[in-house]
Amino acid sequence: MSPLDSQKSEKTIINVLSEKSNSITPIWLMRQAGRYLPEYRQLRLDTGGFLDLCYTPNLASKVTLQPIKRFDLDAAIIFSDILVIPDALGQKVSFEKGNGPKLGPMTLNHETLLKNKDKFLSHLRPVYESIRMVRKELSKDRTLIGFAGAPWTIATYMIEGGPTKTFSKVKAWSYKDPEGFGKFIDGLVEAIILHLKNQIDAGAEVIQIFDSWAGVLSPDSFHKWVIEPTVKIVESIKRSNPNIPIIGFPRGAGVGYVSYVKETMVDGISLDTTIPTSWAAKNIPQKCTLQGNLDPDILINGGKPMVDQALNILHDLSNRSHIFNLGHGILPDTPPDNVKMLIEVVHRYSN
Ligand code: 1CP
Repeated sequence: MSPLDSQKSEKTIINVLSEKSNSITPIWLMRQAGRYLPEYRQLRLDTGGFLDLCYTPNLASKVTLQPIKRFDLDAAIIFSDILVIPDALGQKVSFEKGNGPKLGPMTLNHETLLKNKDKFLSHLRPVYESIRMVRKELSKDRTLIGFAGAPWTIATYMIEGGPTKTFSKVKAWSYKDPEGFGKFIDGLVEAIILHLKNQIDAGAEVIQIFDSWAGVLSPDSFHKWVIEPTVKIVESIKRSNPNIPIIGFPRGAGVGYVSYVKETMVDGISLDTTIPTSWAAKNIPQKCTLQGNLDPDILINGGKPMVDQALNILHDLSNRSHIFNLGHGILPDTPPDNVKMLIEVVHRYSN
C-alpha cells in the first residue's frame, strides 16, 4: 500500500457527498476519458464512429477504465455522451471529425417525444450494460458516476441542430411559446429521469446532471428552464433512490448558483472555472458539497501556476466538504503527466 492509499477511506466520493466529511478531498476530472490519452486515440482509430463506441459495452467500459488504470482517481464516469438522449428519442445524432455533433431535423414534439419508452430504453441498453461491466471491474473504493445532460442543455442541441453561439432558435421558441416549450422540456425531464434511473439500477452510485449552457439565460428563464426542470428530476430520483447523491453543474450560472442549490436540493454542486472558491465557500449552503474548479487551461500548462491554483482551491474549501475537479472538461491538448501531478498534489495536500 502506498502512503497515498493509506489516507483513503472506502468510497470516498460517496462519503463526502453523503456525510459532508471535510476530512478528505477526493478527485475525479470531467472528461477524464478522451482524446488527451494516447490509449484512447489508439482505440478510436480501431473503432467506428464516436456513438458506436458509446454503444459498444466492452469498448465503452474499457475507455471508462483507461484513466483509472493510469491515474489514482477516486471515481470513474461512464463513457457516454449527453446526446445519446436525442439519439434514443429518434433525432439522428452524428459526430463528424473535428466539427462536433450534428443533429438531424427536429420533428419531435412533446406528444411524440417519448411515446415509445421501450424503444428509448432498448436504444440505451448498451449504456446500462457498460455500467454493469465497469462496476464489476472497478475496485470498491472507487465510485462509479452516471450522468445525463439537463433538459435545457439537451434542448439547445436538439433545436439548434448542433453547437451554437447565439441560442437564437431555442430562445425564440421559449419566448414566443413558453407553454409549448415547457411541455417539450417536461418531455425531456421524463426521458432524463428514465435514463438516470436505469443507470442507477445498473450500478451508477452518484449522478451528475450537466447543464453546460445554463449560463446563457436571463434570470427568469434560468429559473424556468434550468431550476424548475432540475427540481423535478432531483425529486423523482430522491423518491426512488434516496441514497444516490446527485451533483448539479449549471455551468456559467454565476450568482444563480446559490438559488440553484437552494431550490434543487442537489447534494453536490460543480463550480465552473469563473466562480471564486472563497465566494462559494461563503455563499453556497453548507449542506451542499462543493466540486471543482481548476481551470482546464492551467492544467494544459502545468507547473507552478497549476500547483498554486490547486492549492488555493484546497485552501479556500478546506472547511467545506469538497471534491476536487476542473471547472469544465479536460481539453484534448492536456499532457497526461500534468494530470498525474495534479492528482498527486490534491492527495498529498488535502487535509
Ligand atoms: O472521440 C471524440 O473525438 C469525441 C469527443 C467526445 C468525448 C470524449 C464527445 C463529443 N463526448 C465525449 C464524452 C463525454 N461527453 C463524456 C464522457 C465521460 C468523461 O467525462 O470522461 C461526458 C460526461 C460528456 C458530456 C457532454 N457532451 C457535455 C457536457 C459537459 C461539457 O463538456 O460541457 C456536452 C455539452 C456534450 C456534447 C458534446 N459531445 C462531444 C462534443 C465535442 C460535445 C460538445 C459540443 C459543443 O461544442 O457544444
